[in-house]
Amino acid sequence: MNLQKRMDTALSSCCGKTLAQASRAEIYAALMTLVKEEMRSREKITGERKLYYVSAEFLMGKLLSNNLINLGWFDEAKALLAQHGIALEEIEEEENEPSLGNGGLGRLAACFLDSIAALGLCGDGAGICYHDGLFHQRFKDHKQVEERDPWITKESWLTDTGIRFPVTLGEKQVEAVMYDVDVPGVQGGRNTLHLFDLPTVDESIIREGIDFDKTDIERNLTLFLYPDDSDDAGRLLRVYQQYFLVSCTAQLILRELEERGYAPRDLHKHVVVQINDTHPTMIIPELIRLLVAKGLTMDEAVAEVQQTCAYTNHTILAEALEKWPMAFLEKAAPAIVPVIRELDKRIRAQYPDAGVQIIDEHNVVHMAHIDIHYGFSVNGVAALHTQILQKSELKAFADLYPGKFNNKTNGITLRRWLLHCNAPLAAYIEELIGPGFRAHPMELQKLIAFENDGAVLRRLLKIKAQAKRDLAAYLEKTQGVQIAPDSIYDVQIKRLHEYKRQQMNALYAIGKILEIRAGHVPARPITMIFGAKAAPAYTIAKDIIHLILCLADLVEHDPQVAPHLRIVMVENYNVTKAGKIIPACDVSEQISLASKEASGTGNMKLMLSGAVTLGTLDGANVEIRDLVGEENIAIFGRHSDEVIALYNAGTYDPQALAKDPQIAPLVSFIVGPELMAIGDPACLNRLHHEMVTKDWFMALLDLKDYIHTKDALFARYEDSTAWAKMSLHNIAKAGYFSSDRTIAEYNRDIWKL
Ligand code: 26V
Repeated sequence: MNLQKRMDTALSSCCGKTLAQASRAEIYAALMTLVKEEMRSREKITGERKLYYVSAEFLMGKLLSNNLINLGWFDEAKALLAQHGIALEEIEEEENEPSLGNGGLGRLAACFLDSIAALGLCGDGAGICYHDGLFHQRFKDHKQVEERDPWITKESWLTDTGIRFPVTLGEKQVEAVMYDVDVPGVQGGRNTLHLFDLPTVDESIIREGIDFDKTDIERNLTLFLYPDDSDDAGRLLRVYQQYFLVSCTAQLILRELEERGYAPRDLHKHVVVQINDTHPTMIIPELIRLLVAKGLTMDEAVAEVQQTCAYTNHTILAEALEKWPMAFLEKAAPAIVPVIRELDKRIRAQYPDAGVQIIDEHNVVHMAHIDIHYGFSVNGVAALHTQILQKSELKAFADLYPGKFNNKTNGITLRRWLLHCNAPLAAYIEELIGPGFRAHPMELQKLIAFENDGAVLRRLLKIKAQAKRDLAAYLEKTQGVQIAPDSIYDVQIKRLHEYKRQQMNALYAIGKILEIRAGHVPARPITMIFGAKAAPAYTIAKDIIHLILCLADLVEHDPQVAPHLRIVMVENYNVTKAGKIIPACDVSEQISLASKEASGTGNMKLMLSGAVTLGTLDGANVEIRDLVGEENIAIFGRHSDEVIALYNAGTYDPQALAKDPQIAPLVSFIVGPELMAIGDPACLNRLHHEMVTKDWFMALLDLKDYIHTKDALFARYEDSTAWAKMSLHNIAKAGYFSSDRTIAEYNRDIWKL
């Protein structure tokens, strides 16, 4: 391939310019068009059995560099641009990031697509083409403001396939459009992400911010991801979206099955459907309905689908387990209501236990129950999470179907989260242990041989120091904030949720402010970096953002504190920003209340770049500790069984804890005169009240242990050799968390492609 020549041709035909004359935007357009053409010309990965990974979210991030990496064009493209004095990163800036996901669940789906293609497995994704994705987060008056985020431009990775599917939404027939995004495998071949859209959707109905008429389904269906579900109209729209997704996907599956020359009654031999959380659950009744329409009996159709569908659970939080009133389904998806009733009837006939029924006594449909009864596999996403599902949350089901339950610990693609986002570290690793780790991430363990090599440890520190300077420059450029590259970078980046306990981290900051004012300054300045979006209707989460932004302001303007402590909240945290923050992180905050974080995947990305985890024994943190050993991680807090026991006993008493002499001044500071003068008293009062009366996720329970453990970890940073050694151990053990390993396990145990 001669990229130079192809770029010259592309640029001259699109705008009559040479590379030297073209603008950044023109270069981006030409390069993405070439990459897109190259991917289209590649063979589709085929197989006797095909996987459909169905998900309401795919958080793909910008695609240019990752596609270049997977095509093997990355180095050549970089060199070509460099000849003209252009950095590839400048060209990347021209690409919009599609925000088609909330957080971990959506990003996991994107990592999985990359790994499925990398392993040469025949598997496509199916999702929704949201015009404005989630939302763009802006900060105004120390608060989150949601703005629309249109990302689709003339030059985009989407290709209109010309394929249309009729979908019955309530009473109305609409016609769905299928767009494809190619997913190249690093070893060759390609799979596809199919994104369904409705052409009647009309962006002009968006009013202020992300407000729109939630009842006008034909014009709003694919406008936003998870529109505000705090009211019934929003919740109903969500059901419409879900049915739209599964109706299109089921038709695609049966159409391709026929094209491949197989009969509907052989579905399970040639198709496996992975249901990503309960959002696509309706694919089970929809497939049954379509098979019956093709002549199978109900018994045959049920048996066929039961052997085809597998379900992944991503949370044990009760409020996140989907249940829909039957009236919603009758309105949005009437065609599958009789099937759901039939499925429920069969379960009632078989099992008397009210806890495992599909339709409960309030006529509410429990989506996960459909998946568990009528799928052949149920998996959790980390060892502890799967254990909790089996032993407590889904115990009744695990007792019925012990053979269905299995664990698949999450993973991340190293192609994005090391080779692309931390190229200098990847290059140095290659210098030390050769290129084998790219295809076989477990080879990262070879780094352990260098644990006492002073020169290696110093190089690792140097790479980290450069990444920290790069992040400082980026934050200065994008947000106008100044941070000190020689401070400790303490990072908490993830969705804002009370169970993740950003509020506990904020209380640590308050404690530090008070200590510094009392004359106890830390050995080294600390930079606390946060990145998080809060759901638009999640009031307390938004109050926590407000608290962090007020604290950042207070610290910045306090000349006594500012030299020792800085707080930065990165605006509009997304995949692109994650890629900039992760290489620079020293301390990775993974501080969820034990039992609540199903897995976490940011924890894996940060350790891969050499950060040391400060965390509870929750989700995949448990496996991280087992791999790196106690001495290379800082663990604190109550264990999951203690937490579960506390919930069961109902004896947790935040009011008493809030009176503890060490805790009281920190909590009161939230409603003290200084913050009240900076922030909105209504928000701060509400958050304070919630913390001292309810504290549902027990931030106060672990607070003292957290402060103590964190201070001790920061103290260890002063021995730079010992720190670099910890960092090296974390990189060396991160190979297990490659999503290539996760996907190989899905394939071995579930998909059998
Ligand atoms: C969703 C919602 C929606 C309603 C408001 C409360 C709430 C709370 C949590 C959720 C999470 C939904 C599922 C999810 O995103 N799970 C994440 O999946 C990741 C990939 O498996 C995993 O690493 C994270 O630990 C898990 O939270």
